[in-house]
Formats: sequence, C-alpha cells, structure tokens
Amino acid sequence: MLVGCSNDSADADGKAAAGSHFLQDTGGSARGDFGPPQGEPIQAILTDAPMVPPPVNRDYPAKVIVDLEVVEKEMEISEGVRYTFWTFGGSVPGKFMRIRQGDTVEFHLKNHPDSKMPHNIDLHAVTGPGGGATSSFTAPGHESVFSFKALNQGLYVYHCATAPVGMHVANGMYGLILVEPPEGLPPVDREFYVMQGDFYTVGKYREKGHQVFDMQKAIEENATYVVFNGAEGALVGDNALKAKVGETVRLFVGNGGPNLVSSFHVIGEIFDKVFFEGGTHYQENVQTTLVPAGGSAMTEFRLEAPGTLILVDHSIFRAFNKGALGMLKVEGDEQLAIYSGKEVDNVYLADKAVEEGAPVIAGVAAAQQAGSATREDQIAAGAVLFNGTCSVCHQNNGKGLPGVFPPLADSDFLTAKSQEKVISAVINGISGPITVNGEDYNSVMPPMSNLNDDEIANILTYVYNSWDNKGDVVSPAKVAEVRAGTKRPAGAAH
Ligand code: HEC
Ligand SMILES: [Cu+2]
Repeated sequence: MLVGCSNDSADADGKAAAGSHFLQDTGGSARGDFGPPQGEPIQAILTDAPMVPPPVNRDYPAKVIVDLEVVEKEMEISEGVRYTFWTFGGSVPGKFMRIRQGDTVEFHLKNHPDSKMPHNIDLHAVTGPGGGATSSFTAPGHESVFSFKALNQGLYVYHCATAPVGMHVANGMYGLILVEPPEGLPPVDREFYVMQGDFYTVGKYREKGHQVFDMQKAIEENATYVVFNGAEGALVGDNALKAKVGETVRLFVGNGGPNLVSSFHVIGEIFDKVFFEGGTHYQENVQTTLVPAGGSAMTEFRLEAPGTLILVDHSIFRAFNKGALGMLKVEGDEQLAIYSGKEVDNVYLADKAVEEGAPVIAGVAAAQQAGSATREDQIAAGAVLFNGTCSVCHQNNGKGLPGVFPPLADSDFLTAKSQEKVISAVINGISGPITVNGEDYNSVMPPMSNLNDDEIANILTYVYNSWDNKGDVVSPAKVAEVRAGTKRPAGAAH
C-alpha cells in the first residue's frame, strides 16, 4: 500500500494534489468495510445495565436492526429522591448494543407518545454527520429510521444531541455500543456494563422528594450526584455485581458526563488489561483509568481472592459524598497466600456498612414518612446508622478514645446542651477546645451534612437513649429546622 503525499502538496481544501488520489491505509475504518450485508437481517439484542448482550459470534457482515425507544420517566436517583430521567430504552444508562465491525445497522429511534421533548441520537460509532443526530430528530409519538455501516471497531458512547444538548445528556440520555472486531473479543467468564454520569439537582445531595434539574449548577459543573448506572446504590448491596474466585471479568465502562471525567478504579483489584479510551490497544497492570466524558474503557481482570471489591470514581469525594460507588462481590474460598483475609466491612464503606441493617432502616423510613415511627423504631434505625457512621471515632460502646474522641456515653455535653446545639454539632461539625466529662479535647469533628434529617434524628435518638444518657427523642422536623437556620460558609450549601 502506497502512502499519500506530504502535507505541503495539499491544496486549501486539504485534498492531496492531483496524481496522488490513492488512499492511505489508516487502519481503522479503511479496513472495516467488508462489503454489503449478508444473510437475513438480524434483530439486535439490547440489554439494560449491568447486563451485556451475548457475543456476536458471526463471521460475515450482516444487516442489524436496532429498535430503541426514548422514554421520559421518574425514577429514584437516591433512596427517597425522585428525578425525571430521559432514557434510551427506559433506564439509565441506555440499552447496550453489540454488533460486529462491518455490520450495517438499520436504526429505528422511537420517541414515546408521552414524552414532552423531541430527542435524537448521536452514536460515536457512526461515520457521518452528527453521528446520526442529523437524521434522527424525533418528536414525541414519532419514529425515525437511518442506516450506518460500523467501519471502526471499539466501545463507543451514544447520546442524545437535541438542544439544549447538555440538559438531555444530564438527564441520562447516553449508553454504549460495542463494535466487536471481526474475530470477536476473547471469551471471559463475565461481562458487565457500568456507566458513570453526573447529575444536577436544585435540592441538596440526598434531599428527599422529587428533585428538578438545576441548569446553573450544570453550567458550573457543580454536580449534586455522580453515580454509576443511573442511581446511587445501583450497584450496591443486593444490586452488587457478582462473580467467583478464578473467573475472568470484563467491564465495559462508559462515562456519559455531561461534565465530569472519571478516574475509574476498583478498590482491591488491579486491571490486568485496560483498553483505554475504548480503543484497540491495551495497557497492562493498571490501577486507575481515566474515562473521558463521552468516552469509554474496557477493563479486564482475573479474580484471585474473595471479598467485596469497590468500584469508585477515585475523585474520591464523588464516591463517598455524591454516590459514585459500586460493588463487585467475589465469592469463593479464602486465598490466604494472596490476601491474609478477614474483611472488616466498614473500612471503606462507612454508611454503606449499614447494609445488613438496611431493612430496619427502610422500615423505619417508611414509618417516618407515614408519621407513625415510634421511639423504639428511631432507636433501632439509629443504632444501625451510628455503627456505620459515628462509631469509627466515638466507638461502638460510645466511650470514645481517651484524649482523642470524646465519649457520647453519659456525656455531660449531651446533658448540658440543647437539642439544637447537638443537632448543629452533627450537621456542621465541631472544632476547637471542648471539655467533656472533665477531660479537654481540642480536635475536629467533620460536618455530617450528608446525613439526611431522618438519619440524624434517628442517630441522636439512639445516642440519647443509650449508655445512661437522658432519653430524649429527636424529630426529623427539628433537624430540618436547625439545618434551615444554620449559616454555612458560602459554597457549602449544596
Ligand atoms: C471522624 C471522627 C468523628 C466522627 C465520625 C464523629 N465524631 Fe463526634 N466528635 C469527634 C471529635 C473529635 C469531637 C470533639 C471535637 C472538638 O474537639 O472540638 C466530637 C464531638 C462530638 C460531640 C460533642 C462532645 C460529646 O462527646 O458529647 C457529639 C455530641 C458528637 N461528636 C456526636 C457525633 C455523632 C452523633 C456522630 C455521628 C453522626 C459523630 N459525632 C461522628 C469526632 C467524630
Ligand atoms: Cu434528548
């Protein structure tokens, strides 16, 4: 294959000068056209995250029909927090599509009649204007059809590109399409679909009820939530990814953005291979891989030891304070030569360690919504939350650590101060010299404003009713009052 002329012989349009009209082999798309589709048209299998369609397993280019419907619907973004998502196929991220390089895709984009907005689709796997967006503008109750040939292999993001584009993406309109190389990908035991996204709500992180999109926060890139698979907790507890010791795993990782770049990391695992940016080449032995907004990566690893691996965006406040935390639970026999074992579950999980107590908390939360929670209910939920949140410092028995963390057990601070002061201490933290039961402390307790009103009310009710304290009940309404009345430093509000 001949190579094209050097740049200085190109004219103003970038076309090579006359006589050099032969194509340069640039790899990629130049090798991806395997001719017209063969055989019967094939209906694409589409899956919701974290599921991935089966391998294509075909040795010829086909016509593949994709039917995708846009649905605008309200779902939970965090426990008790509702958000109106705009979706490709009914969930966030959108349906995963899997085709073979050289396939011709006949794309049917439908927009549900109940939608309020028009939508379209820009697939990064498309060679052509707008990645399909220019041919797929679809009003509610309508359908658009366009075709494209998948010339390049790779893992590609698709998203809505209807104005205001940022808002459509911020509402969850993105997903992944995998274009397999002609020979397919090497087989692995498990494949999962994980896609990060950032969300912007007028209400604070974990503020309950229906929350609306905040355009200003989106423009400022000040995310309220950063999550995997469309919701905080989408990959936690019962929803965790599952695999076994000895198995090989491939994660198809995407980042819809709209704004934030992900520092994707799995705590407790090293990626044997990362096909960075979703391309053809891989790097080996990687700890953290950067996934651009509107980009992807494929990571592969073998599971050598049992335990819970934790998926995070290692921009770490996002993991612990905005929701970017998932789990891969690995079952199997201890492998003591690789890791000495004995997991202490709450090392990294803090409030996620309350997993076992989750049913208790959920039951009490329901009672609190119905206004029927008793003191005993609050104490029960508070105990679980305390052990996941406060006990790291104040210890499970409330006794603290001498000279470092003051006791909550039989604490004269709790006796002397009003409920408002104590609630405010939890929401805003405490620093500077204080004396508790005759001992001086001069340290810092971080603000716990990520706890919601119910949680703080329950924790404090538990504290007041334990270890010889005075037995008060703290109501969520009281916590809300203190929260609303607290002046906080500029920028700390959300
Ligand atoms: C990271 C460690 C840490 C965590 C977690 C923590 N605290 Fe504290 N807490 C402290 C420190 C340190 C002080 C003393 C601050 C000072 O010296 O000014 C304190 C003081 C207090 C006090 C006032 C003094 C006393 O002993 O009565 C209360 C009440 C309290 N914490 C409650 C809580 C509750 C409830 C939680 C969980 C929601 C919690 N703390 C979580 C470190 C922590
Ligand atoms: Cu849209």
